[in-house]
Amino acid sequence: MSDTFEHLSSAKDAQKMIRYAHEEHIETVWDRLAAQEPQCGYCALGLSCRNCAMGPCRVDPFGDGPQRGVCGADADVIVARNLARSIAAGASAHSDHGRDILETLYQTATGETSAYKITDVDKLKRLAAEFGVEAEGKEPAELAREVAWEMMEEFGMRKEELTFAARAPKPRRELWEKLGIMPRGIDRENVEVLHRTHMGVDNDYVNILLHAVRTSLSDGWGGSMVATEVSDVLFGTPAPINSKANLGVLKADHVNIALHGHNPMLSDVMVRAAQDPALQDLARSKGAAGINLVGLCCTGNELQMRIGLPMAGNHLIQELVIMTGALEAMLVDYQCIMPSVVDVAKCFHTEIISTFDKARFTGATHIPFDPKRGIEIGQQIVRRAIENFPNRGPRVVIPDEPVDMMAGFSVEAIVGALGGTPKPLVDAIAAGHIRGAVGVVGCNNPKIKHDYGHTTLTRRLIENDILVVVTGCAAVADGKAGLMTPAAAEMAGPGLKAVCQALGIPPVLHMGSCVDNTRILVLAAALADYLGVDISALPLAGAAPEWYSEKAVSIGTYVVASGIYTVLGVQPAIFGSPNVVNLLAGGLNDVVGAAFAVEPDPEKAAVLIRRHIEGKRKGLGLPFVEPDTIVMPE
Ligand code: SF4
Ligand code: MSK
Repeated sequence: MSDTFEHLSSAKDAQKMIRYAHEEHIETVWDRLAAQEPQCGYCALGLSCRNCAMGPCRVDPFGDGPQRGVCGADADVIVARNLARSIAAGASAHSDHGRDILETLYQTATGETSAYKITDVDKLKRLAAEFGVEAEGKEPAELAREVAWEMMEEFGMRKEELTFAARAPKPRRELWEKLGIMPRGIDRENVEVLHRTHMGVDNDYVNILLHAVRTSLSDGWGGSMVATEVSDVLFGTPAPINSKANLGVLKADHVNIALHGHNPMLSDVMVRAAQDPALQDLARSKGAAGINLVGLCCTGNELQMRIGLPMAGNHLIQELVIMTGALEAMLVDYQCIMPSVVDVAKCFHTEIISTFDKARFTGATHIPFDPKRGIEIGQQIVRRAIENFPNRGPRVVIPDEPVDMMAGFSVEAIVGALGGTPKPLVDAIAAGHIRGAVGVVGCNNPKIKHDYGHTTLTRRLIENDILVVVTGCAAVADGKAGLMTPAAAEMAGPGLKAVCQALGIPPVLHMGSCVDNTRILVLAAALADYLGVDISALPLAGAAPEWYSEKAVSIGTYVVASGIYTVLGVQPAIFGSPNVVNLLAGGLNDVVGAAFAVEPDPEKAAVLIRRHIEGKRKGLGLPFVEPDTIVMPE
């Protein structure tokens, strides 16, 4: 391993902490990846199956060994079933998150909890109109109860079409209808994946994948959208806000608490608990200057979007933040929390506190979260962190100074910045000042140099006058790299730079957490409706340069099924079936008007995306650069 560790991460704070881990012999995700290599080739190609006890089975990709599992399933069926199950797992994770938030809205409305309030009444009224609930003359609580009750039906079996699917442009809905993939109840689609992929049910790979696509749509236009919209109602719809990012947001003289995971319910009350004067006094009595909350991953994004909470880092920072020795507690809710954080914390004084009964960690302190006692639990956790401050070791390593970044670009905020209509954005695209827009989203994966995929792709796109919108860990990467301030417009091409400077916005807009990819769908639908075309006609693309999660598989699939070409930086486990690859990377174009590409090199991914965008511009009759003249890097 090189001494600089620059090959593992492009972020300076991470490089320093990885070196520290190496010197102190603390195992990290990169060590464990190395220990796993070579990883199983059958699994990497999607060719292994353990769906029943006649197996496990595998198909030989070279044709020398078995070509079918014991039941007779071939490579196409095994790969398609595995992919469908991944999509269902990801969609279920998002949708279960949405359900938790929705239950909290209901409990808030009925008075079962007083920890939350209806913050965005206007959005609640808009949702009421969508769900056919009369708002006239009703108090917010009564309206919220009725809307929440109706919204719960999104998860059930009575609907032939999710209410939020009506937000998609008409041609897109007609296409879903024609293909038989209009998303119905969220739980129904996910359960049906498990049914179909049981041995002896759906044995046609195209049919399996079509249902997998439908399931992903029940995430994007269903469960995730519920999570985003209801979070806005409860916690406020984000508006542009200044924040800071990287490990430098930790404060050596403060009680530091990291909020990690995806669900904003507990972290929202933590923010209020940390402001409690009695707890502030307690912190000072222990020798601390105050209480400092910092974000990690998407719980961090949720709070950064709404209140500008400083962001300590993304997925691959979660072990490194503990090694600073400055973290009194890491509060985890669910998703993307490595079990290893408990082991790393054993070397330091940090207490890992799990909070959801569905997400327990052996070795962590478990304080079950109950929205009905939200504030009380938040105060209990903050108090524990304060009591832990005197247990700090002698060595605190905070590796960098924080970087400024801006967050808070909800669709409402973007349209607001444009003067209340998408017209200025459409005009800028039509004139060629902005050539198109790309969602750079998703995780970190130790198989890709940390943050390099996100930041390199983003830089190349904005240099070429392509507006970038970001969510999840991609947003954190770009924020740390200094790409998300209005001053970063200097790094953009001349057209995008002029637009950003006129509006006072960064060339890279933070649209939120992983569930908030739905904001990108809504924005794309608004642009398509404005122009009277389908989403697939627009000069848009998606990219997940460093994805790792099953949720990302679901996101990528619903983005493509919504008509947006998507480039993945990590190879999905489908290459054992040339038929599945041909369908996803080509055939889908004829079916949903978009497809996937896989390109690990972000420089080359940028070229693929630029060519795609120019092709779409040509299709719309807009001024374009001949795609063939865009040269692929060596
Ligand atoms: Fe093997 Fe078929 Fe069972 Fe899968 S479902 S483990 S391929 S027998
Ligand atoms: S946290 S799903 S690693 S983006 Fe949403 Fe980051 Fe991916 Fe988790």
